[in-house]
Amino acid sequence: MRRSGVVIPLALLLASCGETAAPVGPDATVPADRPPVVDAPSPTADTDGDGLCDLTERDRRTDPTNPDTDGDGLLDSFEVRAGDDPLSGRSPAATNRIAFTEGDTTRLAIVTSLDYQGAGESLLAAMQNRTRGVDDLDASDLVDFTLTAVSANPAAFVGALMGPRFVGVAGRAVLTWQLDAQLRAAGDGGVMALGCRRAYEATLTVKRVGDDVVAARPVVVDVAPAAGATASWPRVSREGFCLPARCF
Ligand SMILES: [Ca+2]
Ligand SMILES: [Ca+2]
Repeated sequence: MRRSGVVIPLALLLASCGETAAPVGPDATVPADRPPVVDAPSPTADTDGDGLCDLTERDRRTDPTNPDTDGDGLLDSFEVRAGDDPLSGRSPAATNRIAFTEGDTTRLAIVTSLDYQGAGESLLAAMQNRTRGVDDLDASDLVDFTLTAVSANPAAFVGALMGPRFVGVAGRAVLTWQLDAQLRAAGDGGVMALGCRRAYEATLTVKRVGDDVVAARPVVVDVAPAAGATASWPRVSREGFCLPARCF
């Protein structure tokens, strides 16, 4: 007896039906092309109370739950306002820091040096205000700065030291200045105590006399409240920082 029809191998039959092996596991039923649901940050909320709004924190890639994302002691909002990198971990502004306590008028000093190749010119150091504090004051509004040229190495390469100035720098020398800073007392041209911590940024510049700036170093003035002080500022963070009227 002759058999009619075609014998189709079982494996080929399964393939032709489009039956492929389904993945087995907990995600087998979750569509792969659905994006995760993420709430848009609020443009006016400030979850970590650092003065930087949640939406801005997303744009700047800072942590909206950490007021000092890089842990360098400066609020995210201050670093953004100062044009520093709030993610760097070592803001240039944090390198030279002068820390005051409200009401304490002790003189504090920092020393800074510059390796310089001179051709007989004079160099002058000066302080310039840079980033205002949350109270809209400049560093020089509350601090008296004094710059003094203290030493040159080799000394023979410099003609004279006059106040903040090295006169007649001829050859390569390391020039060292001392910056003295003193917080003005309230009622003596100084500012009222706010009872919360804030920062102000200035720049220590070195210029060739009658010429351009040859070096610029940021200096942060950090003012903390006296122990037990009560904040008089309208907005204060959980960590005791004075905050701007609204987050930005
Ligand atoms: Ca914030
Ligand atoms: Ca910081």
